[in-house]
Amino acid sequence: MQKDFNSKTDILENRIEDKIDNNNNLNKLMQLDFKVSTELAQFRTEAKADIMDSLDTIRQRMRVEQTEALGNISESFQRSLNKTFDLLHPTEMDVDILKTYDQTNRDIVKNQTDMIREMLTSGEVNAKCIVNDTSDSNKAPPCHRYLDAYRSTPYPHYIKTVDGVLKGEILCDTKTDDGGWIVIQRRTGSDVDFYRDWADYKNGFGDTSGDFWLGNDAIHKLTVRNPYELRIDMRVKQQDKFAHYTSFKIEAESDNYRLRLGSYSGSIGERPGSGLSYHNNQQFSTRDRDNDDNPNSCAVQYRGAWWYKRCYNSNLNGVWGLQDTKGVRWNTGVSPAYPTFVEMKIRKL
Ligand SMILES: [Ca+2]
Repeated sequence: MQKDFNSKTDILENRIEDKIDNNNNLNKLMQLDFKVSTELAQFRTEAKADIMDSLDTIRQRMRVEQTEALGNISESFQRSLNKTFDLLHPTEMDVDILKTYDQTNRDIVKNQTDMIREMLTSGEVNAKCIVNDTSDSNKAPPCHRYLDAYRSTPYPHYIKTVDGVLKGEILCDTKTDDGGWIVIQRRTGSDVDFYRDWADYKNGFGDTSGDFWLGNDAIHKLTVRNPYELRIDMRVKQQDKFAHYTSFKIEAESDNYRLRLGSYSGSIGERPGSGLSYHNNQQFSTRDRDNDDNPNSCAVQYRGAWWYKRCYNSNLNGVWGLQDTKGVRWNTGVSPAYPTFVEMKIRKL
C-alpha cells in the first residue's frame, strides 16, 4: 500500500515538476514572445523612421533635381530665347536691308520707267528681241548702232516693239555699215502688192519677215523728234548698190508726210536731181490721194505710192518684176536701174 502511495506520489511529483517546467517554459516563451514583439515594434518604428528618412531624402533629392532640371530647362529656354533674339536681330537687319533694296529697285524701276517714257515721248524705239536668242529678250533694242552688244546680232534681226510709236515687229539691219538700222521698206518679191491706198501706207502693210512698208505714221513719229539718216540698199544686175542720205524725215499726215532729205552719197549713182533727191520736199501720194505736181496722178499712172513730183526719178514702191516705168525703178541720171532687191532703212544720228 505504502509502495503504491509512494509510487503515485512520485508520479504526481513528476507531473508537478513537469507542470512547473511547462510553466517555466511557457513563461520563457511568453518572455521571448514579448521580447520579439518589442524588438519587432522597435524594428518597425526604426524601419518606419528609416523609410521616412529615405523618403525625405528622396523627396529632397527630387526637389533638388527638379529645381536643377527646371534651372537647366530655364537656362536652356533662355539660351534658346537668346538665340532666337540673335536670329531675329539679323532678320530685322535683313528687313532693313530688304527695305533699302526694295527702295533701290523701286528707284531703278522708276528711273527706267522715266527713261522709257522720255524715249517714247521723244519718238525713240523701245523694243524687245523676240527672235534668234530668247536670252537677249531683256536687253535694250538692237536697232541702235551705238549698242556694241548687238554688233554680233544676226541679220535679218527682228525685234518686237512695246511702245506706242511702232506696233508689232520691226526689222533691224544689224550688219550693214555697223548696223543699227530700222528697215522701213523691203522689196524682195511679188508676194506683197504695193499698189495700195493712203490708209495702208499710213498704217503700214506686209510682214517684216518678207516684204513690207513700215507705215508713214510710224516713220513720221520716229523721225520728227530725232535726226535720222537714210540708206537704201539695192541689188542691181547682181551687184549690191546703195544710196545714203545724211538726213531723213517725213512730216506729219497733215502735211501729207512731206519728205525732208539730206545730201546723197553712195554707189547706185545719183546725179543731181535724180534718184530720191529729186523728191525732196514733196508730199506723199497714193492711188487715192494725189499730192504730186503733175496734172495727172503719178501714183495711178506708175502704179506706186511715193513722194511724186512730175512724176519721179525713183519709184521703189512700183510693180515688182516690171522693167518699165511702172516697175521698181531708180533713175541714176544715166540709165534706169531695176533693182531685184530693195531695203530702205533709217538710223538715228
Ligand atoms: Ca496730180
